[in-house]
Amino acid sequence: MTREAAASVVQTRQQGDVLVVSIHNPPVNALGAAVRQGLLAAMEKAEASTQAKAVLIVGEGKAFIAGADIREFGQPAVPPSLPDVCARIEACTKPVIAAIHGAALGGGLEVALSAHYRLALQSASAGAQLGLPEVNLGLLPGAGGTQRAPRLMGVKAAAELMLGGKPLSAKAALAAGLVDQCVEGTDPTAAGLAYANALLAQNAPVRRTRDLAIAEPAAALADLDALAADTARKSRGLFSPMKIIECVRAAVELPFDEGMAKERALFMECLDSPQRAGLIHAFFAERETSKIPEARAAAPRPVAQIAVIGGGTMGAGITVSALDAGLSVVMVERDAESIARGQANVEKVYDGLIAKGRMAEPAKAATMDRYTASTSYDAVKDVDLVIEAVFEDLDVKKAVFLELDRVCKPGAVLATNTSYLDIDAIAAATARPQDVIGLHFFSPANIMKLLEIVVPAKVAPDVVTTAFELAKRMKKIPVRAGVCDGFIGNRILAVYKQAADYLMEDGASPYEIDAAVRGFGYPMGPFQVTDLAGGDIGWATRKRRAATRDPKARYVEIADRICERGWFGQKTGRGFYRYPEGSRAGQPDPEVLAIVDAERAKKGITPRSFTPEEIMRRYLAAMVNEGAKVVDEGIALRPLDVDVTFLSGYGFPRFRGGPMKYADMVGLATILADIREFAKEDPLFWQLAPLLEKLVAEGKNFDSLNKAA
Ligand code: T1G
Ligand code: NAD
Repeated sequence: MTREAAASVVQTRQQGDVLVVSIHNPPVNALGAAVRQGLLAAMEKAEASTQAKAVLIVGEGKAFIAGADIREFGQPAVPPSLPDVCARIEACTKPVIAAIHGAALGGGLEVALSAHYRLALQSASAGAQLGLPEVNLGLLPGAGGTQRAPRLMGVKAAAELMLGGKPLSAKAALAAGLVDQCVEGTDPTAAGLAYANALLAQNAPVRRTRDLAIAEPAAALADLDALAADTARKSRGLFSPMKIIECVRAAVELPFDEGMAKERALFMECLDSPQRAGLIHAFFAERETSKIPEARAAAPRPVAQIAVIGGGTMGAGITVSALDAGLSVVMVERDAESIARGQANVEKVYDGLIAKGRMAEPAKAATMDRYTASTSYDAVKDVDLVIEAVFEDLDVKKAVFLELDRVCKPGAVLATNTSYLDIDAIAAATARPQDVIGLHFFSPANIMKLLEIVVPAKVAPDVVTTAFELAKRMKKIPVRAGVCDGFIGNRILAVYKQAADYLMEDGASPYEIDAAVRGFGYPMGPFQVTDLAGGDIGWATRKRRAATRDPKARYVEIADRICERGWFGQKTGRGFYRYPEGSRAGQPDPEVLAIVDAERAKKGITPRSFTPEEIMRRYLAAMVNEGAKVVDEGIALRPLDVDVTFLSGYGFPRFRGGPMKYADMVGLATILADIREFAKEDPLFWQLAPLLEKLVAEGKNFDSLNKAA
C-alpha cells in the first residue's frame, strides 16, 4: 500500500488549532488497509505538529465509518491492524474528537471509542447510527469494542448492543453514554470543529477510555451470567455470540491490555469459523441480487399509486407493505362482503401494532387515508402499477388481466402474485404483454423480505427495473427469476420436499426429519411448515398435477391420507402434529405414525433407520441439485440468487450462506458423489444436474459463477 493511496483516502487539513482528519473512501468509508495506514499517518502528523492542539476525525459522504472492509476478511492481513490504529488514536497526547454522522458501525464505532470525545449528529436525513453489528457477520468487535464499550456504557448495555447487532440512534447513544454530545445538523466537520474548539477553550484533558473503570463489577458479572444463559438458548448454533460474552467478561475480570489480547484471540477464532464465511456471503449476496442486466438498459417508471386486486391473505399483506412504503393503494375485490373483509385484514395488522404500542392511532388514520376500497375496476384507471392477488386459477387470472388491460392507463405496470402459474400465458391475455411481470411475495407479505421478480419473455426492461425499484421502497430483498413451474423458490422446494417424503416412506419418521432439519439450523422442519401453511394447499396442488404426473415417478401418498381425514395442520388442530387447544407447538401423533406404517406396508417397504446426518445429506443434495439446474437454465442469474431466495424466503440458516454456498463449503465433489450414490436407488428422481458435473470436472465451484456474472 503506497503512502499516496493512504493520503488519497485519509486527508488532513489544519483548521485553526484543530487538525481535521477526513476519510474519503466511498461508498461507506470502510477501514481498508489504505484508510488504516492513512489514519496512522494522520495521528503521527498530529502528534508532531506544533499547530495542532486537537484532532477531529470525520467521514466524508454519507457515513462516518461503516466498519472494517468486509471484503478483506479471509484475505492475508495487511498492516497496520485496526486494534493498533485505535491504540494509536487513544494514545494521542492531544484531545481527539470524533464527529459522527450516518453510520458508525463495527470498526467505525471502535475508532470513535478510541477517540477521547465523541459527538453525534441527528437530522432527518443523516442521523447517526452507532452500533457493533459484527455478530451479523459471524464475528465480534475486534478492535477494542468489547473492552471500551463496557467502560463507557456499562457491561450489560454494551453486551446487549453487540449481541443484538442493531444500531443506536444519536439520541439513544447519548443516553447510553456512548457519545458526549448529540447536536442537530448534517455537517460533521462544522459541528466537530465547534465542539473541539469548545473543549480547547475549557482546556479539556486527554481522556482515554481504556483508563475508565468498569462500574459495579460483581453486578456486571451477574448480568453477564444471565445474558450467557439467555444467549445459549436463543443463538441456535451461532458461534460468535458466546465469544462476545467471553470477551466482555474479560473486560470485567482482566486489565485492559489482557482483555484486548483475549478479544484478539477470540476474534481470530470467529474469523476462522465457517459461519463467518456463510454470513459474509449472505451480506454481499443480498446486495448483488439487484444488479440485473435490465438495470443497465432502462430507468424505472414513476410509481406513486398502486392497486391490489384481491384482499385475501396475500392482497392484504401486499397492501400493508405498500402503505408502509408511503404509497397510495386502491384495493379491488369481487363484492362488498369481500372488500369489507379485505379492508379488515389490512386494519387488523395496524390494530395489532397499536395493541403492542408500536403504532399510534393517528399514524394508523394517516396511513389508511392512503387506502381506497373498491369493487369496481374503474377505480384503478389512473394507478401506476397493479398487483393481482386473486385465486390461483389461470382462467380467473386471465379474466382479471383482460379487465386491467381495458381500464388501466397506458404505461401502467401489470403484475401478478401467482405462485406457480405461467406468467407468459397471463401476459398473452392482454394487448400489452410488455407491461406484465411477476411479483411473487411470500406470506405474510408485510413481513417476509423476499420478493421474487419473475421476468416473462415479452416484458420491457423498464418494467423490470420498476419492479426492483418498488422492492427497494418496500424494503424487500428482490431476486430476479425466469418463468418456470414454481420459479426459483417453489420449484426447488417441491424437489427437496419430495426427498423428505421419500425419507419418511423409507423409514425416517416425520418428526426425526424435522428434528434433523432444525438441528441444521432451520427454525422449522418441512412437516412443521406444511402444518403451518396448511396441508390443503399442497393437496390441491398435488391433485391439480395428478393428470400430468410422470407415472414412472415415485409418489408418496402419506400426506394425502392425512388430508383425506381433514387434518390440514394448525388451522384444523392437527396435521402431521397434534396442536392441543390451538397451541402452535405441535406434538408427535402416534396415529400419523400408524398411517406412515400402513403406507409402507402397502408398498412392501421395510423401513430402515437414518441418522440426522444421512437425512440432511439427501435433503440438501436434492436442494443443491435442483438449484444447479435452475442456474443452468437461467431461471436464476447466479447461484447467489438461489442462496438469497432460500435465506430470505424459506428459512435456510443464514450462517450457512444458502444452499449453493453451503455446497461450496462442503465441496461439490462430495455432493456429486452423494447424488450418484442415491441415484442407484432412484435414477429418475436423482437425475444429476449437468452443471454440477461440469463444475466438479473443471475443479470450480458455484462461487466462480457468482464472480463471472
Ligand atoms: N466493507 C465493505 N463494503 C461495504 C461495507 C463494509 N463494511 N459496508 C457496506 N459496504 C458496501 C456494500 O457492499 C455496497 O456495495 C455499498 O457499500 C453500499 O452498501 C474489526 C470486524 C453501512 C448501513 O457490518 O450495514 O468492523 O453493492 O448497499 O443500504 O470490529 O452497508 O454498492 O458494491 O448496504 O446505505 C462491521 C455493514 C464490519 C456494516 C449502509 N460493519 N454495512 O447501508 O448501503 S466488521 C458492518 C451496512 C468490523 C471490526 C469488525 C450497510 C450500511 P455495492 P449498502 P446502505
Ligand atoms: P385468498 O383466497 O386468501 O384471496 C384471494 C382473494 O381474491 C379473495 O379475497 C377473493 O375474493 C379475491 N378475488 C377472486 N377473484 C377476484 C376477482 N376477479 N376480482 C377481485 N378479487 C377477486 O388467496 P391468497 O392466499 O391471498 O392467494 C392469492 C394469490 O397469491 C394466489 O395466486 C396464490 O397462489 C398467491 N400466493 C399465495 C401465497 C400464500 O402463502 N397464501 C404466497 C404467495 C403467493
